Amino acid sequence: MLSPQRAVAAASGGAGDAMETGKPGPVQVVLVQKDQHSFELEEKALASILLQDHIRDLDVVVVSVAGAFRKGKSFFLDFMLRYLYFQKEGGRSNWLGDSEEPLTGFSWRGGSDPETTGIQIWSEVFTVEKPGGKKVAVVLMDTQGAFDSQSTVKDCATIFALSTMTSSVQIYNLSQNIQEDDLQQLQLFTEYGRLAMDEIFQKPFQTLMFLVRDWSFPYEYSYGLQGGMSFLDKRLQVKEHQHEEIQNVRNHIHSCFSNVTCFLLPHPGLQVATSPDFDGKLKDIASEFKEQLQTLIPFVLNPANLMEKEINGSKVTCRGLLEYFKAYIKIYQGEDLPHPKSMLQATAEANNLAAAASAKDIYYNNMEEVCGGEKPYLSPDILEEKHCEFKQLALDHFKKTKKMGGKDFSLRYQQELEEEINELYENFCKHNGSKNVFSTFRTPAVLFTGIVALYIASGLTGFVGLEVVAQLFNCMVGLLLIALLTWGYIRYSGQYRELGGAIDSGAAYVLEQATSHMGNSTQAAVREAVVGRPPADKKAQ
Ligand SMILES: Nc1nc2c(ncn2[C@@H]2O[C@H](COP(=O)(O)OP(=O)(O)OP(=O)(O)O)[C@@H](O)[C@H]2O)c(=O)[nH]1
Ligand SMILES: [Mg+2]
Repeated sequence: MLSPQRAVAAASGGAGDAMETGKPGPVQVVLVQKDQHSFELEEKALASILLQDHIRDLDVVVVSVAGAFRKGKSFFLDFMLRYLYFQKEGGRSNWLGDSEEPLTGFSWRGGSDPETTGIQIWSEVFTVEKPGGKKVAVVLMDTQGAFDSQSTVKDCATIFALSTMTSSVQIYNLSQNIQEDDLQQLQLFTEYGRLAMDEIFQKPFQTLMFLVRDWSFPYEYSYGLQGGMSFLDKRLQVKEHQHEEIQNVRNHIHSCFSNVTCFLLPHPGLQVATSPDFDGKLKDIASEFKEQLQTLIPFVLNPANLMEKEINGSKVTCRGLLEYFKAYIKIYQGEDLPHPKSMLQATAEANNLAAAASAKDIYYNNMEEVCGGEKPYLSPDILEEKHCEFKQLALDHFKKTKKMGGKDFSLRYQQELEEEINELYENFCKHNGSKNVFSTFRTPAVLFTGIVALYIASGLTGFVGLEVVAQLFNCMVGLLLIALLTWGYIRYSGQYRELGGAIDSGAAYVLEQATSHMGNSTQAAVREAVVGRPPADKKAQ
């Protein structure tokens, strides 16, 4: 068995080394390409941890720490590791360890730039016996800090959602206080997680612990769990007079997690927070902080509090967790989920959409007044004139409505508005056209004219003795008559619409040919008249 000191010392290399060296260490399971904003599951690495013979069929408990970057998440996890190794060794003395021992495990460091990327889990899965004697597998998970300067809201939401969906104890690491924006972020991220899960009949996630670091008001709410719980009760209280938005956030948190707790942790001392040489030695950490750690960590990792991961009411084994990881990452790699956006972008979009919708209403209502529903047929020229007038009115309304996001941003919505108005205009044109009596009766009129003309032609040809031609004309009269009756039946019954369409297009074709022929001959006559005039003119001279 590996001693805690040796185990954590072995882990000081980068995430992934543990797989190669065979020594316990952090393993990268979700890889993030920060430039491309893409996520990848390191399936092989994850499988080699979760499919180990002795734990693969045990129900799994996943303890994850998530929150903003540079707030001591990995540092805190390393104390959990110390505790777990100490328990594993069956140690009885102080688990916090030697005052001169540097803190190792998940990679942590000082400085302002982010350290942990993607999602890492500890390569060694711990087996813990629950009060009833049942053995469970405990996995520790470290996550990339949210809100660094290279990640979009979607990137942060994806990491947070993935860790929440795959963990049974989510520790939401916060600094100094629980602010309203912390709750809003939590709401956004957990909703993003809930969206990716299949039908959920119960609360989708299990334990959520608000871990408030550097708590500075112990005189109001004392350090630890008790102070934390009363502080949380106050923060998450839902009151009747509260604004709906504030109530929603609180109700959402209660509806997502079956168990919500809070712990107030004191400041660890200036050495920890500001010294570049601090390497995690206990002697440099404030005693208040160490005292509270000794309550917090045994509480979180108390076998009675270690809830097995459950999805839709069934417990998940290590083997099952691997499958869930595979399924969830696929959802976040796909394009089905909406993209969570920054507050400004989402608000700007909503502003622009609302302005475009009301502008469209202005156009539509005005056009309805002129040519909608029961209004009589309007000449196409006048309709176009009205369209231009009301389109301008709508665009002016859109432009003068105050919107967030700037001019270039709203230009996109203006173009979309114009396209939608043009589509509406096309529909108005069609509707108006259908009110034209001639267009309604065009087909029967053409058929009827054809019948009359062919009947006369048949009479005339019969009269001059061309019996065969007359018979031919009679046949054609018969066919046109059948077409006319069929057309009438189709219009009445609404059946065989393709056939009706064919008759309409046939009639339209004949009419087009006839009018163009007539047009040509009229043009020829005009041309003749014009061309013929000069000589006449000359003659006149
Ligand atoms: N003020 C303060 N600093 C802390 C606390 N715990 C750890 N630190 C310091 O915070 C710095 C960052 O610690 P990390 O554990 O790497 O922080 P992280 O949240 O994992 O950071 P990322 O991986 O970049 O998201 C280190 O210098 C720690 O010494 C704490 O409770 N309060
Ligand atoms: Mg970290």
